[in-house]
Parts: sequence; structure tokens; C-alpha cells
Amino acid sequence: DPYALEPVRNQMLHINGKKPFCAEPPPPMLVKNFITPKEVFYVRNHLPVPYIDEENYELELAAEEKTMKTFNIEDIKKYPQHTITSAIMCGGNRRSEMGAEKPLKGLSWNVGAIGNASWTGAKLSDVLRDLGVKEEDYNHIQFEGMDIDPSGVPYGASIPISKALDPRADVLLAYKMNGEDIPLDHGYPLRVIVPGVVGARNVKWVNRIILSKNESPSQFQQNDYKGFSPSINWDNVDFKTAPAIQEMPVTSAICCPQKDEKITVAKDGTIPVKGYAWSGGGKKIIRVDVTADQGETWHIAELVAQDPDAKEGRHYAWTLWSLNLPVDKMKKSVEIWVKAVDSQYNTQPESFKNIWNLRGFLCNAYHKVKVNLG
Ligand code: MTE
Ligand code: MO
Repeated sequence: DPYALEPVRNQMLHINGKKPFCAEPPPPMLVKNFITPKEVFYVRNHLPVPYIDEENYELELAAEEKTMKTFNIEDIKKYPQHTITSAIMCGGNRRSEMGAEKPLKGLSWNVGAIGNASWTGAKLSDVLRDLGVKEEDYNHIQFEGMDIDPSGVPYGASIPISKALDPRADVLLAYKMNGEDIPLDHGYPLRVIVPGVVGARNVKWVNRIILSKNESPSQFQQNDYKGFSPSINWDNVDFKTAPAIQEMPVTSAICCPQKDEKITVAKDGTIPVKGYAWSGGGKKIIRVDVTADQGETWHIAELVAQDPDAKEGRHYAWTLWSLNLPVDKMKKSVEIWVKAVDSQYNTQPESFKNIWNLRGFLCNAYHKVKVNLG
């Protein structure tokens, strides 16, 4: 069994898949901490977890087929050390809501396929500059993980070469998560962090980096993690017609209360509501709007935690928000809606109907949670 040596996981996680292991925390645990503890961070594996200790680890960097250099962990640690706070979110986060609109294919994630951690490592741009890599010579940079399928094909993904070479894009070869060695499930001993970009490109257990004219040949780059029109179905889909998802659109979610929870209305006629918001590409969350009456009145949430160190255009961490939401006490139940606005004034679509896609990616419609009032 290739899964015989899997790490021990937190019992609190809700399991979406056992082999490969895929799990997310209950929503209230997400908003307890600005920095998600490793035990609470969702896990999305496509293959068995590979295990290699630092001593036997080697990273190969190649230009197309030709090896340019090999590194061990110590070599990577010699580069200037950078620490950033960045959320990682799966392209299928909140898929269960889109799937409720119309059936689709994919793991049924609730709102927990996201976590916010601090990541420490070398900037990929420093490593590439050191080797004299020029943007003109390539289009993409491919990453391969040490996790392989039964036919020996590794997990793979790629990002544009311009992103890898841009020091302000903060792409890291990370060896620490929240100040400690990266846990096995999250990519030990080395993981690529591409802040603001869909989780799938943040390759764990990376041991090969390839500069290329082409995108990664991996099925996860070519035939998965792409978005389509709601009218495209499994009979007419042509994966070549859509670009691979990279930077993610703005999203938000209500984490407390949860669906169907019974809430006591406070004397001032409000209920406490908490959640997260995030946008891709380094865009900052500038506002979170919440309504309890289908948008007749919107209430602005307080942004209670944001990365204080983030520079303009480099807001990679999530934002936690909360408010005491006025509700109609006479009602037995209310539906809470949330939408976030990012620094480019992008906001979320109102419903899933018009953004539905057959694989259930980019599920960023308003999050709607019905609760009972007591
Ligand atoms: N990297 C490797 N090598 N293998 C994988 O299966 N899954 C990707 C990405 N990197 C994956 C990978 C996907 S789809 C996501 S959403 C994130 O890792 C999940 O990261 P996490 O498990 O640390 O939360
Ligand atoms: Mo993912």
C-alpha cells in the first residue's frame, strides 16, 4: 500500500478523501487565529505523501532537458531568507455550494480549503538571477513534486517565467511554515509558494524545477484546474480552450455561525458573525459587506486582522472580519449573505448559477448561510 506511511493527522479535520488524503477544518476553527496553526491547515494531496529526509534531498534546476544545477537544503538556505504571510486556497474551495446548484465533478469542499501561514525561504527570483536566467529565453517555469503516480509521473504545475523572476511577486522556495520545518503533509522539506495564485501551483515536496518554453505537461496543469462556461459539459469540453487558473478572484466566507445553527439574538437586536475574505494576485481586501435581508440593507464588517507588513499590491494574507449583524427578531430564521471587495473594486457574483463550471472551480459567489433565531 503506497499509503501505508502517511503522517498522523488531526482528528478534528473533516475528511473529504482518505487516499489521497484530503481534509479541511470545521469553519469556526478557521477564524480562531490569523495565522492558521499547522494542525488546522487543510490538506489536499493528489498522490501518496513522499518521504525524504533533508540529508538525502536534492533539488534539480534544469533548462528544458539540460540540468543547470543541483541544490541541497543547505544551498537553498544560503540565499537571503524571506518570510511572508500568505494564504493558500484550493481552486475548488467552496465547491459544495456550486455543486448544490447543479452536479459537478470534484471533492465537495466546504469553506475550509484555505489556510493562512507564514512561509520562510529563498526567493526563486534570487536563485534564478544567480544562474543568469533571462526572461526572454523562456515562457514558463515548471515544478515537479516527489509524489508520483503508479506509472511514475510526478505531481506537476507551472507558472509564467515573468512571475518567477519578479522579486515583488515573492515566489518562494520555502523550507519553513509558521517558523518550523514544513510539516510532511504540507511539503517537507521544500515547497514552492506562489502567493496570490491557486493552491495547485504551490507545489509541495518540489525536487525538480524546469525552465521551459511550455507549461507543465502535468494533467493538473493541462486537463484540470481550468474554468469554463456554464454551458460546457463533459460531452463538449476541450481543456485546450481554457487557460490554466493562476491568480484567484476575490472571495469571502462566513465561518460563525454555521448553517442551521441556532443563535440567540442579543438585546441590541444583533447576532455575531465572523469570517474570512481573500483576493488573489496580492490585492488587498478593502471592504466586507454583510446582509440579513437579501441585500435590502448592507452592514460593513470590521476588518479585524490583516497583514500589517504587506506592501502595496502584495497583500497575500487573508483578512478576518466580524460584526454584530442587525436581524429582524420577529423572524424564526434569517439568511446571512457576505461579499468582499478588493483593492481593484472587484467583488463577488451574487449567485452560483452563472459561474457554474463542470469541475467546480472559482466558487466565489456570495456565501449564504441560513441560521435559526432563538
Ligand atoms: N503539490 C504536490 N506535490 N502534490 C499535490 O498533490 N496539491 C496542490 C498543491 N501542491 C499538491 C501540491 C493543491 S491542488 C493544493 S490546493 C495545495 O497543494 C494544498 O496545499 P496543502 O495540502 O498544504 O494545504
Ligand atoms: Mo487544490
